[in-house]
Amino acid sequence: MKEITKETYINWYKDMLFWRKFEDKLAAVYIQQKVRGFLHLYNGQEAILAGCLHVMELGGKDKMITAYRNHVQPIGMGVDPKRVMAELYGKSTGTSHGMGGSMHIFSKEHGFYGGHGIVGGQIPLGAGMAFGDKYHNTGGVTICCFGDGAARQGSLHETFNMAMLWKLPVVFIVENNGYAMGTSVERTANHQDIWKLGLGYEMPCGPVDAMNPIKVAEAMDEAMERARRGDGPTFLEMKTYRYRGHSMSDAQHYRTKEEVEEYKKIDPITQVLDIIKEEKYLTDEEIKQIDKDVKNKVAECEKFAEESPYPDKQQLYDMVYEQENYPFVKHK
Ligand SMILES: Cc1ncc(C[n+]2csc(CCOP(=O)(O)OP(=O)(O)O)c2C)c(N)n1
Repeated sequence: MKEITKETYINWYKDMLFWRKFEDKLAAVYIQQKVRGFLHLYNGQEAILAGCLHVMELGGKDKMITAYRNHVQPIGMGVDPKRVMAELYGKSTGTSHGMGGSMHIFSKEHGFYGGHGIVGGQIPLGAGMAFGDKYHNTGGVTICCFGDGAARQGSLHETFNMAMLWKLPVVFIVENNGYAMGTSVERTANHQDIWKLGLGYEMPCGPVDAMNPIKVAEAMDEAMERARRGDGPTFLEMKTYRYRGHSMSDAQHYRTKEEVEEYKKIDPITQVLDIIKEEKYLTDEEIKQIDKDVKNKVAECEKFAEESPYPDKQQLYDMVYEQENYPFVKHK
């Protein structure tokens, strides 16, 4: 595996802090009704993305697909965060010209394939992307992420079967954050080790401490290498936690505040910062400067989104039909 160095820790700290603050800002502007519709935040789960990025070949070769908790993954993969923020604002400068919104961030150029609102819909799609890479012999690997709720969809089984049969270059990640909306993992099945679903297909599988990016990177490295050498898929259960509600309107009666606080004690950003301090990789001043830079970068994204124009009304008629001059009935 690519060595985890001083620079890795510093970059992990910078990136994860930025993702956290970026999403905190989204929560704030959502309350001001500047961002509308649904908003599902990733706070607490950042170590999964940080660990994955450590072993991915970016620039379009390796790919990622996920559900609607999808704002920071494209940023990690190189998409301009200003454009992601603008997409959430519904502005024309957004990644999908403001037509996708929160659940549909997408950038083929960066290898990020969404952003899917249908729970579990991305599982077969991810296998299809991997099939494409195998067919065209690109050497790329697809990382296909989904939640513990999505893991109970039937499509997972058909996908696992075919992915193993065809030895597709894909890593399936279930981000087990404990809950599917308000339903805990205990209430969805008679077992809690979701990774064991891989055993029925003889797919290499296992659990990962996903509050720790080092553990994620190690597990992912093995899985990516397996896929690259043509030995097929892996199924990893990333044990994580989401600090915020399922989406913005969630009274969270299904869990206690104490439970959330317990997980914050093993927060991924704090874990990385502790290593940085212990190893004296940065001085207190340098850490403060990073925090300041992150704050400024988030403010720049907000400013860009605020000042960008809404799409022109004409855009309503664009990208609907391939036929140009489709005879729309325009209402006054
Ligand atoms: C096919 C389908 N069924 C139901 C829903 C409604 N729904 C949206 S999110 C969600 C929970 C999914 O939870 P999980 O897969 O654990 O992901 P998490 O939100 O925890 O990241 C449900 C049931 C949906 N969007 N699509």
